[in-house]
Amino acid sequence: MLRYLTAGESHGKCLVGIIEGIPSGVRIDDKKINHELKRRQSGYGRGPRMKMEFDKAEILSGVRRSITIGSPIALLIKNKDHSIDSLSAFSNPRPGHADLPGALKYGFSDMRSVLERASARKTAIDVAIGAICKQLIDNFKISLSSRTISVGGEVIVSKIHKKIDLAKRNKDTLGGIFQVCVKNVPVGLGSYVHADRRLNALIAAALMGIPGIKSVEFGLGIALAEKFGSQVHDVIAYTRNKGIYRKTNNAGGIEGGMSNGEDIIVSCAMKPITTLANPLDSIELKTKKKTKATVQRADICAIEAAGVIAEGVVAFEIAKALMDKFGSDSLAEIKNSLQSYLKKIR
Ligand code: EPS
Repeated sequence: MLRYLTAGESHGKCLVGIIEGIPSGVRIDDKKINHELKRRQSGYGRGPRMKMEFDKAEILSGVRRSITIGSPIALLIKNKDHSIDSLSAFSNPRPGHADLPGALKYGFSDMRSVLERASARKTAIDVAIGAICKQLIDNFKISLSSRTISVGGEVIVSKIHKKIDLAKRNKDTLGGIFQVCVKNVPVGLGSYVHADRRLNALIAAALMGIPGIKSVEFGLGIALAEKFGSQVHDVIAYTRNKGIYRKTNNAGGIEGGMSNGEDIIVSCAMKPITTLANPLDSIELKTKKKTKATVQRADICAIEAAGVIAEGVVAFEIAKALMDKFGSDSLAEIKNSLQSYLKKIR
């Protein structure tokens, strides 16, 4: 069973994560983890914090001489800005942020206590965990990539940059749409037997767990609802060379809650960043008097980072589903079991 937990506040000492269930025998290169962390920090429209932090993960356990030993892997990323105790209190919540429901739920008058964990800063450790999973599934030639589809309705890179510049000038923010693609997933990961074993349900939940994500679509997604069945279902074909395959991939690689052997293609919409330098109306929680929402240091647009984070959380779900089907103690065991399965279904 693969599982992970993380801890850490945006301006606390560090972010930590423990992933349990990575099999023995997997080579882990910390440079690959740090490469993913660097990708997460980049992208047009990021805020000043990304110029201050140089995220690097330290592996504290579970890896000996660069090879996993089956025990839990603990990771640590230090925050350069760890000013949590000196940062000012606020009680004028940002519309769209966790500030208000979080303060009401946990009984805080100071919403900084919400911000600190609700911040997308914690996605750094998610990416580090995902980078471990990527290195596991790389042994099976399963790879992930992401790309920005649009920002504020613009699809051309130069126009996207101009729109982000405009948002910055106007003290505003933007969201967008990105897509994740997973290649070479064997057929049959996930299951149709229960909702909580459906691979699309697990991937969608993981993606909706990323701050700011408001919708998830597989393949043609919402557009499927506008077409006839004959126009969208992916025709099944066979050649000796390819084996069983689909002539199209409108399903996005998942049918009946299981991978069908085609690329898994999933798109997400991210809402605009909720800290506006020209803030929206809000209230002062104690007095209920009208005021402006708090202004905190933030990004203008973090869509490219969101794609990298999404790769990480999807990599975790794929690794988990792979081990649910093919075993989980050692890499050799999983390889053997996958090979005999592929031989059988061919
Ligand atoms: C982020 C770190 C944060 C924000 C941003 C993402 O750092 P700080 O709050 O110190 O500027 O830049 O967080 C948000 C967009 C948010 O809403 O919390 C990061 O590491 O990705």
